[in-house]
Amino acid sequence: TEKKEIKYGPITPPHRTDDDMNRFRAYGLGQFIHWGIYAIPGNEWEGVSARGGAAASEWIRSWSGPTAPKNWKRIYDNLYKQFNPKDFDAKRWAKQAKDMGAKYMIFTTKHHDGFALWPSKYTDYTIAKTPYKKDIVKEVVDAYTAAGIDVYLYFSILEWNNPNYMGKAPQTDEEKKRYDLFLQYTRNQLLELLDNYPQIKGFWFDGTWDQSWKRSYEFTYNLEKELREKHPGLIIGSRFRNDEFEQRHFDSNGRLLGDYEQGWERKLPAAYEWLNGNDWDAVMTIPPNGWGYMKDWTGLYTKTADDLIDMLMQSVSMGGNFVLNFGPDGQGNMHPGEDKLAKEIGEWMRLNSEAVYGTVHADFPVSKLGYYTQKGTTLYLTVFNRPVNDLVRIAVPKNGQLVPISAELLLNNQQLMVAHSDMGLDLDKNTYYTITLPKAFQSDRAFVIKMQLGKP
Ligand code: JFZ
Repeated sequence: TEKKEIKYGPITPPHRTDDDMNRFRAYGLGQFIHWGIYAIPGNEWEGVSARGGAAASEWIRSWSGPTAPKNWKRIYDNLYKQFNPKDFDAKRWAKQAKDMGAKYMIFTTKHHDGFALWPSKYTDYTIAKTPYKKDIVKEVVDAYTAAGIDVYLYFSILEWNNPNYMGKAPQTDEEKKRYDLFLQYTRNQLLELLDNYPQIKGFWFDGTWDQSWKRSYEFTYNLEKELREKHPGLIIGSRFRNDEFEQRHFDSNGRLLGDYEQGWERKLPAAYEWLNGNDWDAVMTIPPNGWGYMKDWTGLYTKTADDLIDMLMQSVSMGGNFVLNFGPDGQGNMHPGEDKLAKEIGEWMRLNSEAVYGTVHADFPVSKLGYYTQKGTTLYLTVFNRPVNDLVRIAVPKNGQLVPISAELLLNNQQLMVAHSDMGLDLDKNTYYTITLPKAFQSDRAFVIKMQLGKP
């Protein structure tokens, strides 16, 4: 295969083995929080829903069409004057995330509307100019860090209301000058975030798809270097920059740009092989789409705890982290539906998190019953589809690999019978072990079978 000469390829090695990256790999479950000015409308304005007129609730500023209010952008750009979340308590959020079992969280410091939730020195459009005044990013970083949850900062490069921002590559000298000011502004804000909140573990970049940013590969390459030098161990996903051929996420030779693959947004890989051994996380909304607060969930399919636990285990079984999004309202309260799901997931995690934290992809044939995860010689099967005859068959390739020699239910340590039980199909490349579930054992949710592996 021909390799292209690439000057602006990856800066970090493909599979970092330092403590910070190992910590990232072990998280399993994370929380995303989208919070900003868009929390005030909550996807509607004066009783009119923005559904269909805006891409998602946090995109409501770009609401257009017949239902959009007159002068909507001007209204939106003045909403910060009423941002005063009287119920906001970062410690309460952090406790909820901890009880849910989240090991890391990602917080929107600045979304596409350009509003900074920290008192940035480089713009007037910040939390300092609201009636609330206090530094929200600081409160979040401090509360989550104190709760033992690692913090990552979401940062949108793209800014809708910044006169120096432009989507297309700058053409005239005047445009080039303005865009250069924008790049310096972006650099200043990122260095400011690292100065203000040195406890953070990484950045989650967004809004990097425009031609203007893609053409700035030399600038973004140097900026990534600078951020990493300033903050050793920093973790950056693949959505920050591109190579000089405008290849994003992966460079022109297919190498990951950044420390983990960041393309799994409201979708999951179907097979482990798709991932080429790269680290990754998946970010997921509860409603079909909509990351910011949505007052009205009626008529939408909102994912259930079972849906989300299934996605969590699918992700972890393929070596990724699963990050569930929350969109608090304009007063700082989670949606009641989010409260309920956080509690349900937390209850499940209290019984089963051993199959999540610090586990890796298990090299066993995919099972129709659920998902495998592994830690050393302990194998976990999270069962979502219980067999009607209560016989759980574990396929093991006939290549001398370790086999299950004992099994128990993770939630109560009840021992289960394991028997070697081939069907005698000569062409089968697998051998089978059958685990018998007690009829008396019933479960409303997925449950985990914990197995010890050994020589047959
Ligand atoms: C972006 C934002 O536009 C959105 O508001 C939200 O913050 C989300 C987490 O990120 O939306 C995206 C970004 C990337 C993809 C899809 C939607 N993608 O890579 O397919």
